[in-house]
Amino acid sequence: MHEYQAISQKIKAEIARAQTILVISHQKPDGDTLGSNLAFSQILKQQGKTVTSFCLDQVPELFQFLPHHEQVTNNHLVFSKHYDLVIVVDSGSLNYAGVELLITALKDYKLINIDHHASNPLYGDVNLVIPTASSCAEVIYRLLKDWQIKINSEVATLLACGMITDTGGFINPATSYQVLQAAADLIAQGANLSQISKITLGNKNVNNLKLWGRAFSRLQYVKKYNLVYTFITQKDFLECETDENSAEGISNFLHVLQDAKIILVLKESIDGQIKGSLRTTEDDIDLSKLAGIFGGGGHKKASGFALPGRLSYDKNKLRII
Ligand SMILES: [Mn+2]
Repeated sequence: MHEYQAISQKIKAEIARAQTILVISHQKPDGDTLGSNLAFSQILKQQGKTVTSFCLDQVPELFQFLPHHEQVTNNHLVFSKHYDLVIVVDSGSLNYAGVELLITALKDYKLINIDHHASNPLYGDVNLVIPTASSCAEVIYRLLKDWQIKINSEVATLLACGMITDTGGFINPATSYQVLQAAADLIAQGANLSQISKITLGNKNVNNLKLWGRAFSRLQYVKKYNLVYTFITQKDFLECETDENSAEGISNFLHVLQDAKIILVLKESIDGQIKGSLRTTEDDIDLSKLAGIFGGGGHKKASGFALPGRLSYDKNKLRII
């Protein structure tokens, strides 16, 4: 943390000065943004702060095992109140968080941006963005360690959830010795890692696997770029009687492929876009730059983008139309 010592102290000072605090997760929440939000909110409450936890979308059923998940609200009215401090977690931008417009209703507040996305443009008044961290939960873990705050079993569970989900169970390229060390410490504080993994990662049903089967059967190798890609259409979601969430994790799963340096999974989303997920295990490839060409972003080893269009597959040729 010493590299970020000054920022850590700044955040601590801003919290000390504030009484009312709004903590914001990104829309379409995952285990990291929810775990980070709830863990940090718990710590702030322990310090006597009045805390509101917000996420544009409801907490998915999958994450309703998290302690205090019911405290996350999606009620827009929270933006009609005043906050001394607003903390956005795990969001590369306010647009990504889904609060770009909502937040304009707030006045006279300090904005703290805590994240691990390399593409984060540092939109806060104070920015703690650690691109080498596996997850936002890991960034928050480091903050709490720096502030010498004791982590109870609930906070340990919340932070572990962020680390497990963003590393795909400690196997994807975001996994580092720091996150493993942190996870070991969280186990000691009462987090049940295997249970959290089972709930968050082991949630596959038959329809889900049928969809994954379609994606696997279409794997194509592009020699020129040493890339393997596959795709999923809206028709696939319909026919497998499943939704877009079921495609989550395919790109993380495929990164174990030895045949290519880059993995690309294309998915038609219901809003008329094509979403691309890029993965690599190579240290000398920066996928956030590649995604940037298509208006996306992310991390060096895992990034994504969205383009308007539909996928058309004919005579072994995949086209975007
Ligand atoms: Mn994250």
